[in-house]
Amino acid sequence: MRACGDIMLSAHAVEAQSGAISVKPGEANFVTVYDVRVQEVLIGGLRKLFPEAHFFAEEKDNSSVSGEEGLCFFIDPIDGTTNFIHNMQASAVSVGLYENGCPVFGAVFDPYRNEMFHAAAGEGAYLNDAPISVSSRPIQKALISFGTAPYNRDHAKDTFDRMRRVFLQCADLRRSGSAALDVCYVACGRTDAYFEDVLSPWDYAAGALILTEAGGSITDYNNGMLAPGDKKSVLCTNKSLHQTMLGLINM
Ligand code: LIP
Repeated sequence: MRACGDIMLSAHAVEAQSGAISVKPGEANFVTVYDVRVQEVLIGGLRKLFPEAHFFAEEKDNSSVSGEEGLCFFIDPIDGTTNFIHNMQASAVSVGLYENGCPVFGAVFDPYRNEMFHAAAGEGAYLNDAPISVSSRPIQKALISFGTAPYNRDHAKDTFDRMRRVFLQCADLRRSGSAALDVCYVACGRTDAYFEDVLSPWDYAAGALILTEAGGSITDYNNGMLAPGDKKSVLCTNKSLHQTMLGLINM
């Protein structure tokens, strides 16, 4: 993953590079040659170590991958691609490993801050070598991040109505542009909750284990478990805020 971070850091003026950016279905849904290269490096390396594993990744056809059988890696090669294109320096490489639909390992690497968030099932969550845990802040002191589901503009009204309700109860809101980092920031206590109306499994698969191993909660907006293969609404919290956040989101 660190080698993938180096690929990201090697990119300069991506928008000025002819042919470096392509558009995918949906609003403002971009992919760069760096996303594709990072994904190639990850899958190539992991396939040598786990030849029997399946791969569910953002920049490939996943129609033949169930994600619920045997070993499956959920890969977002560059989470926060639009940030990456703008050199916002708020993007991460995200790799989650599931076995028969259950999380086994998760890692999210931010090359700009040299921060590796990681967790193995039952063994706690870490930021680099230090253990991490969620906050215990109440809603009035909470810093809450959100996503705007930019590829799904039909969710705009619901998203901004939710933002307003939450904003009137918490300390303030934040929008990073990287779901994987948003989930990890709840895990390490920088923020206290995160919500987004529509995310793909590669956005949250790795962060979900890191968050639960750090003592947090992650569900969909109906308080349901997140099956690893679906596009879902996602609510992450420090656990103590989960019911309050479900109430504000579903009001
Ligand atoms: C993005 C997420 C972001 C979300 C976008 C998209 P990508 O991931 O990190 O939070 O709002 O819809 O899913 O596409 O840059 O890997």
